[in-house]
Amino acid sequence: MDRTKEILSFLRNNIGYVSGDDIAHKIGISRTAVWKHINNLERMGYDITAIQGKGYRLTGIPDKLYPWEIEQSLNTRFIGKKIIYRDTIESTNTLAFSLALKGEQEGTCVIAEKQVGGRGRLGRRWVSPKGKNLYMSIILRPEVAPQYVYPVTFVSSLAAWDTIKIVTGKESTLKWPNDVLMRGRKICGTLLELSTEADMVKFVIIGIGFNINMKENELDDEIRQRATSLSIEMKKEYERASVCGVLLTNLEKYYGVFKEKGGQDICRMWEERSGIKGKHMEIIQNDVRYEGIGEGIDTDGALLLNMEGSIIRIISGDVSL
Ligand code: BTX
Repeated sequence: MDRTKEILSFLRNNIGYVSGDDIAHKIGISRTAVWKHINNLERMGYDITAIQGKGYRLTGIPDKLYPWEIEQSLNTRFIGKKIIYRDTIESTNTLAFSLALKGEQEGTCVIAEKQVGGRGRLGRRWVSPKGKNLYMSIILRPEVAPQYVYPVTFVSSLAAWDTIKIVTGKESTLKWPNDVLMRGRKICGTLLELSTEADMVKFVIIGIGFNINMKENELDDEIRQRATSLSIEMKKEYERASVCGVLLTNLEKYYGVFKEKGGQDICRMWEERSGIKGKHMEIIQNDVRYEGIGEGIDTDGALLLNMEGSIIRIISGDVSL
């Protein structure tokens, strides 16, 4: 694979045609080997035009979440430096969790084109059609006690908010606890799963589902009224690998704030960005309905709700604004 990647980057860096001889010489392999690697790239979906006497030219890149495509727009120190790519998977969170249990390092990401058992919170389903969106899970190892880890969810939502702003120029909405919305519809969700030991977090898996090129007619009945994608909002297609690189870069930025300054700063940033203070809200928690005015976010990420003068803390639930 390394040689194939070398040839790919050689072709990528040349606007015109490159002869097989030049490639063979540059990489230090035979002409036949060059031809085999070119075939390999074509099988992976790359368009390569070959003209006798002139050589090869890269004319098209597939819409795949190949790690080396994500790398093109990745600007991080450790998040996404190792990406485990799958075509189809049960759930990226499940694989990331089992790898983390075996000691996989912080920053490793699991990314898939399709999930057959994509999970939301509280046993809900995450609709994950093939080749349309982003389904990924990142292994983090913050050195905090479990009660301080929840704001990592906000790290993810803030990163998604910035990514949407960068790629579309539009501002999305943050909804407690983990949603990012456009026009009131969910575009991104985060599922946090953790493993603890002796009152410390061993690792956290941040699972992110980010809708990119899913079309309105591809939304199944369950989410037709509730979901959206970049493509539905902006009426154009996006390069998923590039959106992914930007998202991972933003994730490392906010995770840096979490590690250096603590969850409190992340909670303040999330609180400001969401404009939650003073908003009228209705919250359903374990079938109990709470109605009040958003007072803010507590240092551990809990929602503070003002119900006729008394402040109550909500640690999980579904919110309607
Ligand atoms: P949540 O429980 O807040 O949201 C789940 C709810 O969102 C579902 O009940 C449904 O109504 C709606 N929904 C389902 N699929 C979609 C979708 N594609 N777009 C918008 N709304 C949808 C949110 O849970 C956390 C989701 C995390 C998903 C990622 S994907 C990578 C990783 N692997 C995995 O199994 N889960 C995470």
